[in-house]
Amino acid sequence: MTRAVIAFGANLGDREATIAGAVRELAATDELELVAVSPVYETPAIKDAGVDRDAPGYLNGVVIVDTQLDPHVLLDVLQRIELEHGRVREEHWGDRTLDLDLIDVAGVELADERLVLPHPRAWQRAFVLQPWLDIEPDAALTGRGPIAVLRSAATDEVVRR
Ligand code: A4P
Ligand code: MG
Repeated sequence: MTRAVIAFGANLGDREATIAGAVRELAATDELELVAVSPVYETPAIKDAGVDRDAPGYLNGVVIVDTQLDPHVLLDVLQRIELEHGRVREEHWGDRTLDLDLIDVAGVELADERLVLPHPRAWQRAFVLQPWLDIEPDAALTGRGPIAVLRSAATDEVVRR
């Protein structure tokens, strides 16, 4: 089995219901075994230009699963669940009902046109690192180091729900 870290984010619609539904669908996927679900955090939207307080706020969190799926197939599963929750891809870093990102898959490093692992921006985002830290305090990101250290350095605001 391979351990995978999945981050979820939602800033449109009924965010709690969407996230609860997505976690249920992950748990119901035959090829996935749910290991842990983090607390949920309220976070201001980060855009290319920085924090955007005019955009709807996000709920963010992290799920850990065990799986034998290839990372690309796991990404297929995540994108199917996003679509089922009405995700529309428009603006870069635009508002969304549901975003499911693959953060880390057993420390594998890869980069192709569909998938970059570890997630290239996770190391600097408290909205990923804090919930991950809550459920896996000893974790590290390949090439970046312990997430506890990365979390201390991250400055974006996260407020536990
Ligand atoms: N892709 C490549 N690597 C990955 C990966 N490790 N996990 C590709 C998931 N997808 C990956 O993603 C665009 C493409 O990235 C996909 O087609 C996939 O093949 P997307 O989900 O369509 O679009 P996106 O999420 O807007 O793009 P991106 O670049 O993944 O955005 P980020 O970096 O995830 O940022 N602010 C707060 N507070 N909370 C948030 O959750 N999220 C974002 C999105 C911006 N601001 C935020 C939050
Ligand atoms: Mg995404």
